[in-house]
Amino acid sequence: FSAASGDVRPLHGRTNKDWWPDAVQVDILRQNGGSVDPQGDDFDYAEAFNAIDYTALKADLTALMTDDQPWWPADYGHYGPFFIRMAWHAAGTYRTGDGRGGSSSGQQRFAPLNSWPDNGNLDKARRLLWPVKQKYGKHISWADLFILAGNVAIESMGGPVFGFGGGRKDVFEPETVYWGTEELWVDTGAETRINPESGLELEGPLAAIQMGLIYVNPEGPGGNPDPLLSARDMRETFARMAMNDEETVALTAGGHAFGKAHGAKPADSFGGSPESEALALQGFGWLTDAEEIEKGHITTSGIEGSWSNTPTTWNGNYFRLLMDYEYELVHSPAGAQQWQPIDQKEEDMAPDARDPSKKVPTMMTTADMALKMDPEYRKISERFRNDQAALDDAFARAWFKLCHRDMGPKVRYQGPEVPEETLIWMDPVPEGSTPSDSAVSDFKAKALDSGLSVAELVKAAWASASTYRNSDHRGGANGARVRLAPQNGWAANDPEELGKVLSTLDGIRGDLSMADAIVLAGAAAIEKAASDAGSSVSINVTTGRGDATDEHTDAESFEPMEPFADGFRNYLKTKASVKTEELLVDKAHLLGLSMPEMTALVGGMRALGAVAGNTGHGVLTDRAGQLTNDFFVNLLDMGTKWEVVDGSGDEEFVGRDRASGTEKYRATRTDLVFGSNSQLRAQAEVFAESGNEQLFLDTFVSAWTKVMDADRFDLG
Ligand code: HEB
Repeated sequence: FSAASGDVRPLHGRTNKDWWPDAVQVDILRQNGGSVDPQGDDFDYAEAFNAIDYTALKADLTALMTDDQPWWPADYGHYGPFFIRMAWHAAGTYRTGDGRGGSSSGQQRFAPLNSWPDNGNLDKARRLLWPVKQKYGKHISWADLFILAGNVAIESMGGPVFGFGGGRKDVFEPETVYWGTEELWVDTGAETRINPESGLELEGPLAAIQMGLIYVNPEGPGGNPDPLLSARDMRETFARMAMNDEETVALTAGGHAFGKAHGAKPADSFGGSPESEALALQGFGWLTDAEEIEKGHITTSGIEGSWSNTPTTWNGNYFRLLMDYEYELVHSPAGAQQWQPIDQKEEDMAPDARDPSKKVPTMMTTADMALKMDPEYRKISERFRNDQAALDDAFARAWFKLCHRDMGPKVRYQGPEVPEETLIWMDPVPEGSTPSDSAVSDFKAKALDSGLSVAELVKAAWASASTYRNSDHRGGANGARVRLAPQNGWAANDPEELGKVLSTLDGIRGDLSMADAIVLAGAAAIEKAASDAGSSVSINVTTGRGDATDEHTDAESFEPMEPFADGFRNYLKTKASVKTEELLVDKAHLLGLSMPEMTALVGGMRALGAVAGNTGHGVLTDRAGQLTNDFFVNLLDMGTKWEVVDGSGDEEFVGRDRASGTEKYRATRTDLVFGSNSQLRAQAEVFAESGNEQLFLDTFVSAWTKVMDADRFDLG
């Protein structure tokens, strides 16, 4: 795929099968059905978590910090910094583009993340945690444990924390996430992804600068030790993690107050990554002989040394050393480029990680130097250097955001350390109320009587609810943010038509929230569409949604959620470098839909005429606005012959009567894929079969309701 801006979402990235073709393919067992979660799909993690002895767990974690293990001794006798890096790397894969990545499912246990060069040696950190995980079992997921261990680490070294929300449920297989197409990794020569000279921009939804990195290359772009260019890359990648300049500086400086980098020996003196290593190593990677490990002769990043002279204590030494000393470029024993203070005073040197009686120079990576050299970062760094309380607060808040950004609304947070304060990035929604049954039925009748069409009402409800993403649990119908910028202006939402629908509904809703009114009107329209077709469905709407205002909304943070394609509405903003139908599957995945649910929704919405731009594309029926299975029946009818429309870039098709040649329908790739792809065709056939009309209606209605209620975490 060529480089392109944020609107392209290639899904054919490298997969684990490409990286490790010889790995045992256990996933064929999925075909036998059942859950891959040994606790079963019905396991209620929130309930299990809330039954934990939280104080005892934190005490055990605190004790673990200084419980030195001979197979992986702690630097400075304290594992805290190591656990902070583990937690940060668990959370730091989050990207705003598709909400995927992040700490919420314990992905660091699986390939490729367990073997990314940037996650080097974090296999040891997870193994150090195993006794605690084993002891507390189902009451704490790995995903929560990674983050909580990071928090306890910060606290145990005197650092500030803002709180902890539990509730991250583990998954038991690697999630399919697009990490890029490169064949090489950062350590074997992957290209850097930003290069203004050759017009190379970071492709959406990616957020890391090279394959195998969480964010930027510590040695500078592509290994070029230029702090200003490093700042450019940091700004871009951290923005895609939803972090602004202040948060970026606070996080990086706060994190590097602790611990050290490891570059004692050339990288080729170590073994391969966990996923590629021999069976007997039991999932350990990057090993050398035990004696060397004992001496701390380890290489992870290749950079060597600590940032601060007090690497296990929270204080202002990082900024003091960064700002007070001049730095020169040197090479680590492993050959990495790093910066060393010129004429460092003995008392500003760090203890040796294994022998506190020895003093060694501190260092800065090129990325750290960016905090001093970039003019915007520098202003913030100077402020933090002179105001420790400001740094404490900024670090605590940014760390909390980093670790919780992908958890969705605050009602999903569990445990005794959930902060009181509600933050804007949680997309708060004021509590709603439940209207009476008669108010609901009055309103539904008025909506049908308002002059708005079935398609208009269905489209408005879909526009409202379909922003939901199962990845970071943002979006959805609750809050009715479809009324607010930027959503009310998104091309996919047909802004003018949407504006008309919303103001009409607003005029007749009485005491209902707009959020409920939009969903109820959609339900009324679907019920009418079924009855117009001579069948009958009843949609169960769970009311109680609230309305958010602009004050509750960080509008900018919603921009990356704009649909560039929405196959359910047959919408495509710009042709992407992947096939348009793949974007439908991607969207269905983010909505949490199954294959039959996706299929029924597409067919039903086409029959209803709910198509963006009212192009009529895919409306394969002569009774649009009625809820029928006509889309499937007519798509599979051999009486129609499909041809691509010249000049449409393979995006538009015309269906003609095979005998007469008369044009019958227009359609897109997203429509025709249900006839051409053998698996989707098999789904479409079922919904077209005589006797399955009710099955189609039932599947459509339950899938519709699933989307409308996708964000109702408040229902418990
Ligand atoms: Fe960091 C470490 C880089 C951010 C926290 N880091 C580190 C290292 C490097 C880095 C290279 C080393 C590794 C080894 O071992 O060798 N970072 C980096 C960069 C960035 C960062 C480039 C962006 C700019 N960090 C960060 C953050 C945080 C952190 C944000 C949090 C908050 N780190 C950290 C820690 C450590 C590190 C804690 C230490 C670890 C140990 O000690 O082990």
